[in-house]
Amino acid sequence: MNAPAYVKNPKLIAWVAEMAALCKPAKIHWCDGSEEEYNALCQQLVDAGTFKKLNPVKRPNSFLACSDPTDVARVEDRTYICSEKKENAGPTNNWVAPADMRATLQPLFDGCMQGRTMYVIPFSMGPLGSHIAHVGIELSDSPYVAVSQKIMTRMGKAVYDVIGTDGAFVPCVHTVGAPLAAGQTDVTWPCNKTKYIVHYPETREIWSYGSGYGGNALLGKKCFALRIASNMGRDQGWLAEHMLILGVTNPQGKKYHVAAAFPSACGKTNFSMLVPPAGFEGWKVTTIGDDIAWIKPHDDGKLYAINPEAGYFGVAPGTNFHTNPNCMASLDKNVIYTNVALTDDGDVWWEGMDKDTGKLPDHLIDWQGKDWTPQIAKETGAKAAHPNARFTVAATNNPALDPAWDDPAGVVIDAFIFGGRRSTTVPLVTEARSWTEGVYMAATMGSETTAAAAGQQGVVRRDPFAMLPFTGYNMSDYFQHWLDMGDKLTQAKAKLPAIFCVNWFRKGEDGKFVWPGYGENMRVLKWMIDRIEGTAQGAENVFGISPSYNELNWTGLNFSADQFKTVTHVDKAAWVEELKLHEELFTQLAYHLPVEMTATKAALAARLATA
Ligand code: SAT
Ligand code: MN
Repeated sequence: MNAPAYVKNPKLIAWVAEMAALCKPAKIHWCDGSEEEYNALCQQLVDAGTFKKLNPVKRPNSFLACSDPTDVARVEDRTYICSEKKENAGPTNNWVAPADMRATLQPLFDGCMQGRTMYVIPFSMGPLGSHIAHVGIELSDSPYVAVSQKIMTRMGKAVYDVIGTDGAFVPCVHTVGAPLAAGQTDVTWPCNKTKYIVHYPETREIWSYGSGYGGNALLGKKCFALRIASNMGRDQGWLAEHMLILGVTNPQGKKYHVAAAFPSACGKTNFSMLVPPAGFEGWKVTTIGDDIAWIKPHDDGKLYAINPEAGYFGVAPGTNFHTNPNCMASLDKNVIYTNVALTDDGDVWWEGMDKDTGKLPDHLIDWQGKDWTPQIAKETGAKAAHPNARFTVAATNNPALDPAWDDPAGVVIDAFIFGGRRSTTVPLVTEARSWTEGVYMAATMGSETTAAAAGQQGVVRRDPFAMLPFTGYNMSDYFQHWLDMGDKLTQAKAKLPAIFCVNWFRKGEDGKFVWPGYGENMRVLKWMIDRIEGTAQGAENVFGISPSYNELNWTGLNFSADQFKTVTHVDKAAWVEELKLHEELFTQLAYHLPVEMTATKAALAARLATA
């Protein structure tokens, strides 16, 4: 029970003792992050029936976990930002006063770990000791969380050296909310119908109750690296963003770094591992991060970015050798799969893999443990893998990993990309004419909803900066923070990163996607670099600057000028309607909304009127 000798921080030790007294676990396990510990915990999960060990020839050292069918995604309606003042959580977050929330959680956490082990999980978000990194301690009664955190973060006892005797850490408490009475047999995926994902931004604490899945339970990810870190970033002058980071190197060896925001489950992992297509010989794309970026300005006026994570918790369905060959290569060993299907020879399968093999498997065990055959799927529509099924894999498995991915100094960002998921209206790519216009584009991003969050799918919702569920404070203050960042960089006489808005998802009249996407997105990325270099002129439209057809390299792809028009065309009537939706958003966000937002909208409307 006692802390190991290498834990030297009295505040941390006292906090663990206090939480143990509240949660009443049967045991405390201080994770050291070693391979031996990882292997032992995986074996324990196999013995408990939570993990199935996959065929060691086909997927060495890999496991499949299947969750409770009610615990399959983030629960946004159960996610709270408990700031002292309601206005500071803003209209896009659920809010409860901290004292009230503490009063609600106290009885739920009292005895919540009975009969279970409390794992003390020390982790660093970002390279250990990097000036951009921050550390946390997660207390969890889920061994699945402990092993996942080993993959997803820099987890282990070296974190205690960073904390030292008086260093800061973000305390994160997680329970599945399923205490075990003496002699009670456990289920394979314990969780609770009642769920609370709670953030106290002022005291920088995270309390999570009732779920064992993904962002609800791996508290370093959305809870810390976005919701709490966005608060830290605002106070300390940096950015915590829902962005991938990639490096792109041209045939002459010049390298650029791009950070790109897309809503959850919109192909961020694919874009971050892009393989340049035919026509781009000599170009290279490398991954720094696939989901989250922490970005800090330096005295030189440049923005330096790190990936705070150390692994990928990516959506499996749809991933195949066409959509993401590098990802498929990453998944051949040392992977934890959750909610995918099991093949008869002990391998994994998910929807989309058939695109590689040209056929469906004859028989599977689906993610709920039921028999699956192509016939059953046809008759019932049953999915073999849950649409939000995931893989958890170390970044170091990625063959396209950037050599600087672990550099504590970070990489210099040359451009930001904001991408919604829209079947109409928003063009394939548009460059903002100014930082403010870029902030406007990002603020008004719209997206048709995906499987990453529980709830209705396919509905368009505004998703500013792809941060709607992740900004841990008032959204309008967050816009202001971005504008302030632009001012600060301008004052430092730095060249501001260019800002682009993309939409890979426009559909034709037949309801099908027009743009081929995936590796072909390189064509758009190359145009962005040409813009940065000043070698592409672009054509101005109401909304910003878009490429003309002949500015993209079409070698190796059959894509006509007409098709190009379908994905880039700015429809006046559609934009008049779109601006009404921007207005709706701004009405919702009226409190503290920067005047620059309404002014930019007015300028857009005026341009539209004369277009
Ligand atoms: O938050 S999760 O990591 O579970 C999923 C997502 O939104 O990307
Ligand atoms: Mn995400």
